[in-house]
Amino acid sequence: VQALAAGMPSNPTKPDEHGFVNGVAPKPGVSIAPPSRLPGASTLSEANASAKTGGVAPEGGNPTVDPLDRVRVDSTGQRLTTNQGVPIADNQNSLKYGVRGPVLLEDFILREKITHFDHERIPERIVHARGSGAHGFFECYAPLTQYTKAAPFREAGKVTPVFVRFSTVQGERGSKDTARDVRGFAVKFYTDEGNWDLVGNNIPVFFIQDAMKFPDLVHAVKPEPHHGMPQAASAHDTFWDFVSLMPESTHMLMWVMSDRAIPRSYATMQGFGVHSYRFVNEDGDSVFVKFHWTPKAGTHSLVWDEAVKISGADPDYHRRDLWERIESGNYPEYELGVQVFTEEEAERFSFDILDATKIIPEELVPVQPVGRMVLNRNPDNFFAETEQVAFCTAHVVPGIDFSNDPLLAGRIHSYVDTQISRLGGPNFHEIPINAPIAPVHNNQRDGMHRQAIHRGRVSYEPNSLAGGCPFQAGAVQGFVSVPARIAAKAEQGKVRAKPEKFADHYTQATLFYESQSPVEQAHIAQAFRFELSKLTVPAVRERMVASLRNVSETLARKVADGLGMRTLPEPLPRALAKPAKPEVRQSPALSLLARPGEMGIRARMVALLAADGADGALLQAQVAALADQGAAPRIVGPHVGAITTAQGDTVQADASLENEPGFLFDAVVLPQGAEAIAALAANGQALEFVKDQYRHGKTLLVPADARALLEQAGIPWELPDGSADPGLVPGDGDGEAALQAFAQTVARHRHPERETDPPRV
Ligand code: HDE
Repeated sequence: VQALAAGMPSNPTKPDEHGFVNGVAPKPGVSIAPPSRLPGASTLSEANASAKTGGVAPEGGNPTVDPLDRVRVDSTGQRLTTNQGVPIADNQNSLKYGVRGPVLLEDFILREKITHFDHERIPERIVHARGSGAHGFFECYAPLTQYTKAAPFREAGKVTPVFVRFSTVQGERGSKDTARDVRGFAVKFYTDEGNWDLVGNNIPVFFIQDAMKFPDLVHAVKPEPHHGMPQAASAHDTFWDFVSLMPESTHMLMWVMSDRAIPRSYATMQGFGVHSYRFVNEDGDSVFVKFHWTPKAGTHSLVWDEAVKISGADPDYHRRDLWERIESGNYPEYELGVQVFTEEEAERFSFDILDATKIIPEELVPVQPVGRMVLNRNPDNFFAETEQVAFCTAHVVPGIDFSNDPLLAGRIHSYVDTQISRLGGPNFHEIPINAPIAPVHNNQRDGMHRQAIHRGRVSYEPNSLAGGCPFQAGAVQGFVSVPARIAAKAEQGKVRAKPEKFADHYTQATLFYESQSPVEQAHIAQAFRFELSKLTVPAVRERMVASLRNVSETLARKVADGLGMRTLPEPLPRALAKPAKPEVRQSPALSLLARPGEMGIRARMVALLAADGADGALLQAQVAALADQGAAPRIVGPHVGAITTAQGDTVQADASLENEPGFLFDAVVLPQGAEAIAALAANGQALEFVKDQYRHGKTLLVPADARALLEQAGIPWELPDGSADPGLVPGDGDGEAALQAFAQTVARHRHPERETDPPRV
C-alpha cells in the first residue's frame, strides 16, 4: 500500500507484469498503453504486433517464438528448486529418522515431487489422440480482399504465425504412426484479429453427413469395448458392421482404402478443410470456400506391407520424419488453395455442398493458390505444445464464416466442450500454445487455472465505472455472422431429415475409383481384401461387397475373389434410384500421381549398405553427394560402429541391419567390393533388407559386384513383363554418373510396375 501510494511498484521484481509503466503505477481509470505489455514482460499475449506480424517471411526464423519466451524455461546453470522456488539440497534421498529409519511425513520435498508426478497425465483426445506438431508461418501470395477480410489474406507477403498438429484418428496416444487411417491436419493461425483454426484432414470427405452419427462412428472404429482390440486399426467387425450399414460412408471408404491412408510423411500428404466454409469481405458479401493444402514435396504414400513392418520397427516413423525434416532444414511446405463458388453456383451442382461426403471436383471449381505454409520450428516441449494445443472449428475470425453443413455444426460445439474436460476447465485459451497474439479483453472471469489477473472491479458490460470498457467493437471491426438466408421450405418447419441430394451415396465413390491409376486401383482392392478378411462375421463381409457393387463391378469382383467369395451378393438397394447426372466422370487430380512434387530427393532416407571390404572412398563420396542434395544418407552395416574398408581404413556405420531394417529407407545404395558383398549375401538380415526394398518398389543402386547379392536374394533383374527394371540402377567405376541416375530415379518415389499380387519376392 505504501509503495502504491508512493507511485512505486508493489513487486519491484515484476513491474510490467503488474501493469506498471516504467515501474510507476498508472493513475486509476487510465488504461495501460500497449507498449508496456510487450512480449517478455506480459503474462498475457496482448498487443505485440511487431514480432509476430512482420511483412517478410522469416525463412528459418519463426515469429511465434518470441511471444512464448515469457513461459520458456531454460535450467542451464540454475539450481534445483521446489515448485515454490525453494532450493533443494538433496534430490537423492527422502527424509528419514536415521539412515535405516522410517520416512517422515514432513518431507514436503518428496511429497511435492511424487504428487506432481502422480498427476502428470491428462486425458487423451477421444479421437486424434496420437499426433505430432510443428511451428511455422503462413504467407499470403496476393490480397484476397475481394472475397475475404480475414487478416491472413489482406496483403501480399503478409505473414501469420501458425502451429500445426498432424494426427492419426483411431489409435491411442502411444499407438503407431503408420496405421491405415485418416490423418488430422489441424492448423492454428495466430492472426491479428484472433485465432483461426482450420481443423482439417488429409482426406477431403468424411464418413458421415450429420454430427448425430459421430459418436456411433467412433465407437465402431475404436478398439472393441469388450477386449480393447485391435489398436489403431479399422480391420475389425464393429467398424465394417457400422459402415456397411451406412452407405453414406462409401465415398470415404474408397479414400481410406487407398494409399492416402498410409502417407509416406506428413510432409507428403494433402490437407483439406472438408466442409464448405464462407469467405466474407468488407462489404459483408459472402462466397463459399473449400480449403486445400498441397505439399511441395509431392503426394507420396507407403505400401501396406511396408506400413505394417514400419509400425513394428519404428512406431514413431511420421513423428521422427517431421522432426528430422525440420531439424535438417528440409522444411515441410504446403500451398494453400481455395475453391471459391457462389450460392447460385452451389444450387446448380449435382451434389449438395453441405454434404461432407462429397468433394467439388477441381475440374468444376478450380483450386486457386493463395499462399504457402512453411513448418520451420520444432516444439520445445511435446506436452506443453503438441499435447496441450486445443483446436476448435468455432475459432473463426472476421472474414471467415460457416456453412450450414450439419456435420460442421456438431463440430462447432464439440471441440470447446471436449477441451474443457481434457484440459481441466474453461481457461485453456490461456495455455501459451493456445493464447492468441491478438489482445484478449472481456468480462469472463475465474475458473480452474486462471492465469490473467484482471484489475479493477468491473467485470460486466454495460458499465460506467470502467468507462464502458471493454467496449463492443461494432459491425465494422467486430465479427458479424453472415445473415445467410435459410432455404427451408415453409412447409418443412423443424425437421430431423436430410436434403435429397445427400442420398446419392455412390456417384462420387465411383468417380474416385475411376480416377485412380491402375496400381492405385489395385491397392484399393487389396486394402478392402485385407480389412474384410479380418472380419469374423461373414455377413458383414458380404454386405460390404454388396455395397461395392454400387461403386464398381470390377472392384467388387476383385475384392470378392480375394475373399474366396464365389458368387457376388446382390447389390445393396440404393437410397436414390436416379441420382443427378454428375458434371465430371473422371478427375485426374484425385490420383496421388497428379502431384509428384518439386523437392527431388530432399529428405529422402537413403541407406548405404556396407560391410568389411566395401570400397570406403566410394562410400564416403556417395554419402557426401547425397547429403549435398538434401537427402538423409545413412551407412548401414552388420553392426553399428567401425567397418574396415577395402582401402584398409575404417568408416563408421550409423545403423545396423538389425536396428534399422530396409523398409525404413526410401532407397538403398549397395556397396562395391566382392568381400563386402559376400558377407552381406551370407547374412539373412541383409537379404531381407534388399528384398523389402525391392518388394516395396524402391530404387536400388547396384554396382557390378552387388548383382550377386540380388541373385542370392532372388531379386529378378527384369520386370514381370520382361523389360528392364528402371528401379535397379547399375553403378560402376567412380560412381558419379551412376549416383546421378540413382538420385533421379529415387525422386520418382517408387516403381510400382514391379508389383505382382502376391509379390514375386
Ligand atoms: Fe474432429 N474432433 N470431429 N473431425 N478432429 C476432435 O477435438 C468431432 C471431424 C479433426 O490435432 C476432437 O480436441 C465431431 C471432421 C482433427 O488436436 C473432438 C465430428 C474432421 C482433430 C472432435 C468430427 C475432423 C479432431 C477430439 C463430427 C476433418 C485433431 C479432441 C461432427 C475436417 C485436432 C479434440 C488436434 C479432434 C469432434 C469430425 C478433424 C472430439 C463431433 C469431419 C484434425 O472434439
